[in-house]
Amino acid sequence: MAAKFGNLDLGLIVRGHGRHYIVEDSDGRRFVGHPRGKKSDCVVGDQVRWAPSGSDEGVIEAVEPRRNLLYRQDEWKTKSFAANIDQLLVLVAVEPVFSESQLCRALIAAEQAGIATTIALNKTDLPGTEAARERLAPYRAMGMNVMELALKADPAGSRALLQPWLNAKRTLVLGPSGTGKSTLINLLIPDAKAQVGDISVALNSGRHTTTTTQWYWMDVDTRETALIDSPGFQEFGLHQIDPQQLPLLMPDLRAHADHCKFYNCTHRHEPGCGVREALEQGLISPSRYRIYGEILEQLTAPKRW
Ligand SMILES: Nc1nc2c(ncn2[C@@H]2O[C@H](COP(=O)(O)OP(=O)(O)OP(=O)(O)O)[C@@H](O)[C@H]2O)c(=O)[nH]1
Ligand SMILES: [Mg+2]
Ligand SMILES: [Zn+2]
Repeated sequence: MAAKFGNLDLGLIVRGHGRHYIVEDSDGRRFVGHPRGKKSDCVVGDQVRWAPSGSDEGVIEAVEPRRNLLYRQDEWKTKSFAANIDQLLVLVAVEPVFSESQLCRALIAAEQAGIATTIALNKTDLPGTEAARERLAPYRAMGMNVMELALKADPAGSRALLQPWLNAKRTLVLGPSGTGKSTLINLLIPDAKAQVGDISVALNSGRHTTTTTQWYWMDVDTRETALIDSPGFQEFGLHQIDPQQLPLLMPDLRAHADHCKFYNCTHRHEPGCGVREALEQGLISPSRYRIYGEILEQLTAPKRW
């Protein structure tokens, strides 16, 4: 489909606004883009073919094939976060205390989408830090990169940790509400407010919580390093996942799943299960195993009508 529009300009979706989008052209200028037809299925990070339809507006004719797409899927609806990203930063905080289930779900979705992920724990200036650190120990143990930040209390230290890791990459910042995602963006991108533009500032007036996903350049001239701010999530459905794949998307379970007696072991009650053996030996964290069971139950439950 895209080939038909190959002569049109390539643009980048930097923000969604209900039924229209903000599109950035190859010179860095931003336009209001209207998708052709009723169905608007663009996502921030999409490359689109578009044609100008006015001085600062255009028509989006086609979406280029995506390298990846991070999304969640509840029983009835799908919510896309972003497309074509290089890496994901899941930002949790000492306060509000994070839901480990939500953290696991974000990691599983990223694993399925093939997106490299780092966890960052923010607000490590607060007293609950040690407890939060302990809750993240299983993630370090399974080989994940876990950063510790204090974006507000120690901005210089946090910036020094983040900058090399973010360099020349397109990073989506995801996490529950109030963890400091926007604080991170504002720390690294001093002109972030200007990049949002007047439309969005007016829409968000008087509120601090982020309501739409937004693409920011750390380097507006070279446009190599990008950060994507996103609204805090509460629910994180994984209905896109095949239940049999689920344990393979959890690295700590996966490491023991091929020791099971039955090739189609669900790791719940079968004899000779390598995963439950590892659990008993303390090689898999009880909370991760519990969350696995909860997600599996959801994925195998009959649809509610
Ligand atoms: N104590 C402490 N507070 C912080 C730190 N970083 C951010 N905060 C505070 O946390 C609150 C939430 O920060 P935001 O950056 O708005 O959080 P967010 O993740 O963008 O939230 P949503 O947009 O609702 O998803 C603000 O009041 C920040 O000042 C930190 O390092 N320490
Ligand atoms: Mg925010
Ligand atoms: Zn098993």
